[in-house]
Formats: sequence, structure tokens, C-alpha cells
Amino acid sequence: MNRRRFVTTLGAIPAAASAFQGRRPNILLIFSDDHAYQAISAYDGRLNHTPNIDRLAREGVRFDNALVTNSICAPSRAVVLTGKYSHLNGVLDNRQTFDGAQPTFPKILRQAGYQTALFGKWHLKSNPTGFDVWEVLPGQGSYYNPDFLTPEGSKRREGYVTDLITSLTLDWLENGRDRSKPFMVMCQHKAPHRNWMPAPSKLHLYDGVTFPEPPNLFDNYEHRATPARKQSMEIDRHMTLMADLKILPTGAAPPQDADYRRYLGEYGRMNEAQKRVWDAAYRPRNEAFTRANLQGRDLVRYKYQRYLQDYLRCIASVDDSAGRILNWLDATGEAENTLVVYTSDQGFYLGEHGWFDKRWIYEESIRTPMLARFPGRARAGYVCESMVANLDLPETFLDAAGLRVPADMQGHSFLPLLRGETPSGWRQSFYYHYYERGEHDVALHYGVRTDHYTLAHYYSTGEWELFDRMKDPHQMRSVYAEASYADVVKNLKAELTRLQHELRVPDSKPI
Ligand code: SGN
Ligand code: CA
Repeated sequence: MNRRRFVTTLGAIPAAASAFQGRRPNILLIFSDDHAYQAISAYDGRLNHTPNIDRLAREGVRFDNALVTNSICAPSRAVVLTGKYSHLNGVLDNRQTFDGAQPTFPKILRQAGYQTALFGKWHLKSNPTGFDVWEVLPGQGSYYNPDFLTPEGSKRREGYVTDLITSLTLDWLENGRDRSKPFMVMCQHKAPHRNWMPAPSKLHLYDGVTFPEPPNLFDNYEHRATPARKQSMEIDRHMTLMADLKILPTGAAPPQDADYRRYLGEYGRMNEAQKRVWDAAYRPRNEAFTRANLQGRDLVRYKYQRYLQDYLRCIASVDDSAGRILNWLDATGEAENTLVVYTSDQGFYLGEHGWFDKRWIYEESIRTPMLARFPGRARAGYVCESMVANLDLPETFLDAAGLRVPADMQGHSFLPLLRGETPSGWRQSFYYHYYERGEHDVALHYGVRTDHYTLAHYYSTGEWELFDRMKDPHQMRSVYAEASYADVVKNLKAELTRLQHELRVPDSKPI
């Protein structure tokens, strides 16, 4: 595909954009951590209501096939900065350090006269580069009274992490920036990352609510290759009672084990007032849990409900954050000249296949929420089915700013898609590659996803899977070995090889 075709310039934008009168647009990215599209009502109204994030879908574009190249935190963030796959930006898994000397979109915008700022989750180990101002969480960060790293050192801030990150963003927008320049700001939430600690004000949201279960909550992992069975990310066997679900024993001292220590790591950061509100919310639930003495599937069902309650409470604060930011844009008149994107570093399992976490090429993991509002340049209420990716964000931002895209970036600007136009030659297949060994025990794999199929190769075990997502949207049965799919397998393998070549992927050796 000739990527140059997709590079638009301000000069090529239709008349509607003349409202900008030559002013370069601001860029505002709200980036959450582990936010499943299943938990945004604009995508799926079954679980929760997110009125503020939904505004972006109503006033802008909702992408229903927004994908990530490597479904885990630090790698996804490195892709969003560089527009390059993990094997080229150097962050293959969460353990590697990002090389901040490489070109990134914030650097290019800054050189072109933008004011750039970053607040919140970062997770790339090296200090941020390319920002006029930054204040980031160390590593995964904490939910309560978190520490922040700044160029001057570390400081602890009293409060709840999502609200603090929002306030830092708004404070910089209001008081910190040079108003003669356009801005690019990244508001990056820790929430709703594990261990799903809600804000004091949300602790009773969803009390008494029973969430619908996914149809495959009790998956037995038959009809697939061995990795689906061998992971450790099940609500049943791997989600812990204390740290993950805040279920402490009542009437007895908690066991002094690793789970309790993890719980204390977060709970121990709270001040006395926060602890009082917290305990008052969880103690009665935990007493009821002790009395119920649940076993087997009933216990899994209960864990699922407790998981969803806390996860969705965290999202309620993220949605408030989006509301505060959108209100600020409205109140200042900046909304008209700002591209706002809401996305997450990857998707997340909310009980599908019995799981939490992400990492797989399977749908709930590879697909991430992506909503974009750009007044005058995006069709309000449009739902885009074309495959876009986190990889496309840097080029989209540079394109919006009217800047040249470096030739070695590997995505495509999705500005034409915002207008409702899918350029001929837009990607029909997408390459995925997961590299992290260890936590959650997901086998290394790469694969290709099209509108119709997902082909995965677990190169550490030598196994393959093929899913016909039109017939099997929940991906419960691999049809890789079925004779009627032989041609599909052959064609997809050829496409996989073509993509690996085009994207300059080195050979993956069986491990
Ligand atoms: C932590 C979590 C994992 C999670 C990774 C990566 N464990 O290690 O469940 O998969 O982060 O998440 S925890 O016990 O510390 O909560 S990522 O989003 O940063 O990639
Ligand atoms: Ca994440």
C-alpha cells in the first residue's frame, strides 16, 4: 500500500475546516489503562453508563475496530509515541526501557511550535522526552495519595489518582501553558488498572446491582490450542480475594501471605479518613460473603460481580475526568479547535473466557476503545468499521497539525476516516505480536486479523489457531485443522508473511 496517499495537509482539507482560519488545532489525548470497550456505554450499554465519554461518540466518531499491535501497557505506549511496532521501537514487553532519544510525535509537534505536556501513567522507565511539562506516576503508580515523578524529583500528592491527573491536566491548560501556541496534552490515567481501587465517592456505586455474565464465563478451553488452557488469568483460579477483590476475612485475622501484602501495599497508602470510608463500604460486604460460604461456580459468579463493581467504579471516575476536560474545552471555546481522542492502552477481559487481563490476539484484548471528536473535520455520530490502530495515532496527530509524517512510521493517519471516507487501499489485515513471558502465562504469539478471521501462531509451542469470527464471535472454536478452511489458512499465512516482510519483523525463534 502506498502510505503517502494517506498523508493529507491542511491545504487539502474541505471547506468545513476553514473555520480554523489557519490556526493549528490543539490535540488532547485522554488515555486510560485497561479500559475495556465493553465498559463504555457508547459501545455496549449492558454494564455501565459513561455519559461523558459517550459525548465523543455523539459529537465525533466511534471506531469499532480499533486495534493494538501488542496488547500490554508499556509496548502500547511506545507504539503510540513512535508510530512503530515493538520490534522497531525497542519495547517488546513491560520490562524494557524506552529509548527516549528516538523520534516521537510529541517531539515533532514541539519542534513545530506546539506546547506539549504529559500527566499521569507513563510506565516506560526512562524519563519522558519531547514534553515542555510532565508529571508522571512511577511504574504502575498508586490509586491513593500517589507519588508523581517530575523533572525536579518525586512528590506525593494527597487524593485519588484519577482526580489528581485530571486536575494536573486542567491546571496546566488553564494556568501553565503559553497561550500563544497550540497545545498537545496527554492525560493518562492509571485507572481502571488492577487492583481496581475506586474513589471514596464511588464506593457505593453499583451496590445491589447484578451485572449480566458473559456467555463464556465458564469456558473449558476445548477446541483450541493448549495456550488458552495454560494461562493464569482466570477469575476462578487466579483472581485473589484480598488484593483484587478486597474480600478480607471477617472474624479472624487475615493470613500474612502475599495476597494480603499486596492488599496492604495499596490500602496502607490511605490516610485515616480514607480508610474509614473504605472499611465502612467493604466490611458489610465481606461479612455477607463469609456468611454465604460460597463454593464452586457460585463463588466464581460472586467474584465476577465484585470484580465488575470495583472495575466499573474506577471507570466512573475516568468518565468524570472526561467530563471535566470536555467542560473546560466548552467553557474556554477551545473545543472548536481541538482534536480530542479517548483510547486505552489495550482492551480487557470482563469475564469473557473466564478471564481478566489482556495480552491475547483475541478480540476483547486486541480491540481497544477509540473515540475521536474534531469539530468541522469529523462527522458527528459516525461509526467507523475500518481497522484503525494505536499505531495510527502519531500520524493522525501530525496530519491534523499539518506536518509531514516521517517515512519510517508504520501506521496511517485516520483523518480521512473521521470525515467518513475510507481511502481505497486502507488496511484489510492487521499484524499482531505479543512477547512477554511470565505474569499470566500467555504463550508468545503473532498473527493476523482481518474483518472476518483471526489466525494466531504460538511459536513457542508450534501451534496455530484460526477463528471464523463471523460464525464464532466469542472465539470458542479454532477451525485451523478443518479441511473446509484449508484455503483460508493458506491465504492468511501468505498475508502474515507479507505483513512481516512489509513491517520488517525479524524471525521469531521457537522458545
Ligand atoms: C501488574 C498486574 C498484572 C498486569 C500487569 C501488566 N499485577 O503486574 O495483572 O497484567 O500489571 O499490566 S498486579 O498484581 O500488580 O496488579 S499493564 O497494563 O501495565 O500491562
Ligand atoms: Ca494496560
